[in-house]
Amino acid sequence: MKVRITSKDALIVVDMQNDFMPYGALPVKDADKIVPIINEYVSIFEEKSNPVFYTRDWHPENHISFKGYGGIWPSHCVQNTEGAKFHPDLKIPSDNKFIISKGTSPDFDAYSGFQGTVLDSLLKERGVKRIFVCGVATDFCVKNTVIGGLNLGYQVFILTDAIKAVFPDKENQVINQLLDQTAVAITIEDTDAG
Ligand code: VGL
Ligand code: ZN
Repeated sequence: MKVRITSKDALIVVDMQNDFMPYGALPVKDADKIVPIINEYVSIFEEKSNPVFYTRDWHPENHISFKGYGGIWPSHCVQNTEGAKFHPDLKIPSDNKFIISKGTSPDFDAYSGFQGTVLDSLLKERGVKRIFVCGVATDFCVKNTVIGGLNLGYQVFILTDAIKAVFPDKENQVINQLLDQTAVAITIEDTDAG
């Protein structure tokens, strides 16, 4: 299947931060291996002056999702730390890019890039109808961002060559669940940058 990227398309890169890399505080296996593929997608969107949105987990140090504060996760992506920075090789265009911070207050968590953020209004302002989602983790923030997008009426493409899961054994199950909800799976070979 070939998908031609048009002016109503946006790329959403989910949580490609140091703490989710194999060397980070909440490691996602092989998360660093998808950086070059994500960079290829970024180039396609940048080339056409389409917007690229980068979500980031941006937690206070007493965040509710952390062990010791009621949550299940090790402390990760604490605001203004090295772990919260994007992977150093991640391509970030100078124009038409937006950083979306989520999970920013102590008492709320957000697995979806749409939850408690301006992502939907920025997309709507730009007339975006289709979103292309990549990043980590397939089973948490990617999954919930895809579902959030579907619920808000976007057509959603999952870039299956550019996602990684916290629990890789269950990754296919998660992807199939999203496909059941009308998301569409594609890889870089399917994109027609034309
Ligand atoms: C995520 C666990 C905790 C994610 C964020 O980005 O998928 N997972 N916080
Ligand atoms: Zn988090």
